[in-house]
Amino acid sequence: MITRRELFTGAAALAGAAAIPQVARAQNPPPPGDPFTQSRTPDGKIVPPSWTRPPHPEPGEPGKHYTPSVTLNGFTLPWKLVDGVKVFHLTAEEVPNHEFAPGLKAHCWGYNGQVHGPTIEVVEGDRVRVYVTNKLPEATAVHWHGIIGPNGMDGVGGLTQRSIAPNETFKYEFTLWQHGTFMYHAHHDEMTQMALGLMGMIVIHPREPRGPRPDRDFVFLLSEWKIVAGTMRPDPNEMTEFNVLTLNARCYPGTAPLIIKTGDRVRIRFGNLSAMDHHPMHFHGHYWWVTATDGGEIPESARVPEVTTIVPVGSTRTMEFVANNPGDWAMHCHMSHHVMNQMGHGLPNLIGVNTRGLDQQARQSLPGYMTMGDTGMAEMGQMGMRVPRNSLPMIGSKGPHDYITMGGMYTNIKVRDHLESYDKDPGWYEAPPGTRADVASIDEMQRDLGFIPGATPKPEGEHMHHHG
Ligand SMILES: [Cu+2]
Repeated sequence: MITRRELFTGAAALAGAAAIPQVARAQNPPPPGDPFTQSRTPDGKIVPPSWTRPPHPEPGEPGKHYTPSVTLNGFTLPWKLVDGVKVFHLTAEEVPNHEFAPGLKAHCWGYNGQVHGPTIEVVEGDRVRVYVTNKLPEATAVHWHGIIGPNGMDGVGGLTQRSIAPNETFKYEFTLWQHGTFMYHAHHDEMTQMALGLMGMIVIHPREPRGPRPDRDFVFLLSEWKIVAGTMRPDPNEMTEFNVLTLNARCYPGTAPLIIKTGDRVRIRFGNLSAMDHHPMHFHGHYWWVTATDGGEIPESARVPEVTTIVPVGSTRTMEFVANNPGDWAMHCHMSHHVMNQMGHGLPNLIGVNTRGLDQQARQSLPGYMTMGDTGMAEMGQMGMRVPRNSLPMIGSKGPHDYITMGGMYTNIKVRDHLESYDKDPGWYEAPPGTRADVASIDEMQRDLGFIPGATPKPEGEHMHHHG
């Protein structure tokens, strides 16, 4: 319940608010990363938003203030320093023939010839000026998602600015007193422009990191597309049936692996700007700590260890771990339809159906005919099922042992004791003797099971006992 007295106090505080920030800024600037910047100072004054602080006198330098992040299958946007301000230039444009994986290309929209746009990487306290040139056939605007800036720089077409007409260049400028993982994306005709790829990541390194710097700092933007097999233009009107699921706008086997040295401290930043789906991102062989969301760092006491972390639409999540387990480890969205490519959706279910009679009949008119999918679907990628021009078979690629039956939002983490370079794929992992699953020998099965499954019938009443 609100009393008249409280109402009155609130109104008085509100009336005085316009003048207060100036005073508060001079006397009590919020510390970087302060979680209570929207709150009040102990004497009741409104703390102004962080962007009102003057920029740090020393613009952040790669190598000195941070270890640069890596955007696999993409790049980091170059900048130049003009009077202490980092100047960036983004051009929104058609990107013809963007390749999702060998075999599938589409005409998308992106920034600077790239789908998605390049990663903007800065340091807390930097002042940035971003020019945005519109080379699209319609107006656009760029929103800085998660950025605490002045309202007029927020980039919401119609609301905070006039949208940028074709061939116009707009200028955005603000000071960043926050750190973490953020995104940028089109905020005009959102459904169309985002479905065609107009988005990118923003990394802001802390001015004073609380923990050790990571050795490897990976940035991934998750998204989803509908590209009808055999066509070249993603369909922005799709609402449910997405068939191309991507990490940095690539799907497996088109995704580059994360190459890591044993002992490296690894940070992985995920942003999700899919139209409709959250992605439970999962990895093997380690667990990570979720250290930050798009709101900033999670206090150490509240961090959770996980092997699967949901990255909701419109959010970022940052994870850290120390890679101490050499090998080839899968990293992927755990929604099984999100590790499929185009042809894996909308097929009739034939699993368990006896198709022998059908095959024999069909072969009379179609020599060599064979129904696929009746024993599962792994064979569909493997056997080179014929697919329409410009489309991917439903799943997979050749692995070191046999076929890897995953596509879409999938890649490999390669942890190695010895690496020539982070830029050189070390090939497939060789497991030391005795550390790889293999066919069981007859002696082993006799010894441990007491019978040979599939060869001798299971003895009456025999089952595995649990011994305490
Ligand atoms: Cu997913």
